[in-house]
Amino acid sequence: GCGSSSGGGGASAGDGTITMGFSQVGAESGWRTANTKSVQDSAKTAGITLKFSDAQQKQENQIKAIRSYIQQKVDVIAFSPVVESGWDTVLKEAKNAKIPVILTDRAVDSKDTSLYKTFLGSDFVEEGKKAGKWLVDEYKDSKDPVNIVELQGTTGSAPANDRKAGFQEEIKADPKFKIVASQTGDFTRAKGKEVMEAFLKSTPDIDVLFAHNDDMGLGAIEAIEGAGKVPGKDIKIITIDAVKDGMQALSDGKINYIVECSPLLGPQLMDLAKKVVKNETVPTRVVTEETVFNQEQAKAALPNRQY
Ligand code: GZL
Repeated sequence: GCGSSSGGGGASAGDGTITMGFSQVGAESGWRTANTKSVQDSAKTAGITLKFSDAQQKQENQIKAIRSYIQQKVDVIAFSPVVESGWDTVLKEAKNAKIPVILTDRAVDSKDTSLYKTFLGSDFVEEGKKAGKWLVDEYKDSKDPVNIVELQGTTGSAPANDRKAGFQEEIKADPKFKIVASQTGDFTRAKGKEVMEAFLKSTPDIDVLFAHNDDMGLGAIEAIEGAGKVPGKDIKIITIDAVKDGMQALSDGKINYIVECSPLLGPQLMDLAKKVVKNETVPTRVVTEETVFNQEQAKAALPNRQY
C-alpha cells in the first residue's frame, strides 16, 4: 500500500494533504459558534481535510471522538477540552498511535505535558484579573459594601476555574467587595437567566454581576429586567468574550464592561498543525491577543465586529 508522506500515523490521504480530527466542546454560546466557524474556514483555506465533531458539552463524547480519529489514523488531533481533568488515558492512546495532539481554547491538567504538542488559547486568569481591575477602579471612591454575584462557566472547565481565580485575586485586597453568591450557568443564556432569577430571589441587594461569558450575562439581563430592575444601572454587569450580542448590550448600557476572549483561533491552529505533522518544533504555549471594551469602545468597534 502507499505509505503516508506526512509524519506520524497519518495514512488517510497519502497524497500529502493533512487530515485533522477536531473535537469541539459543543454549540453552547456565541463564542463557540464563532470559534467553530474560524476552525472550519481556516481548514479550508489551509487545504487541511477536517473531521469535525460537536460533543454537546460532554467529556465522554470528546473521548469517543478522539478514539475514532485514532482509529481513522488522522495526521493530527486538535480539541478544546470541555473540562480540565480526565484526559490522560485517551491522550496516551493518541501518543502511542504517534498522532500529535494540539490543545486549543481550553487546557487540560495532565501532569505529563508530552501528551500534547502545544496549547493555543487565551490566558483566562488574566481575563479574570482584567474584570476585577475594572471593578476595583469603578468603586475606588466608595466605602460601602459591594455585593457581587457570580455566574461561573462550566464546572471544572479551565475558563471557569481561572477567570474565578483571576477576578478574586484582584478584589481580595479590599474587604468591601463580597461575592455573596456564585453558581455555574454552564456558559449558556438559558442557564444564566435561570440562576440569576434565583440570585434575585435569594440575595436582597445585588450591586454587581460578574458573568464568565457574555451569553450568561445576556440571560441575566432578561432576569434583571423581569424583576423590574435596570441592568447596567441598578446592577452593574461585567462579562467576558465580546461577541456581537454582548457588545450591543454594552453599547446600549445594559452591560458596563467586557473583557475580550478571542475565538478566532483557526489560522494559528492550522499553522501549528502543519508544523507538528512535519515534526517541526512549536512553542508549547501560544497565547491569543485580546483587549477590553468600555461602552464607547464598544460603540466604535461594533460596525466591523466579525462575530
Ligand atoms: C473561552 C471559551 C468559553 C467562552 C464561552 O475560551 O472556552 O467557552 O468564554 C464558551 O463563551 O462557551
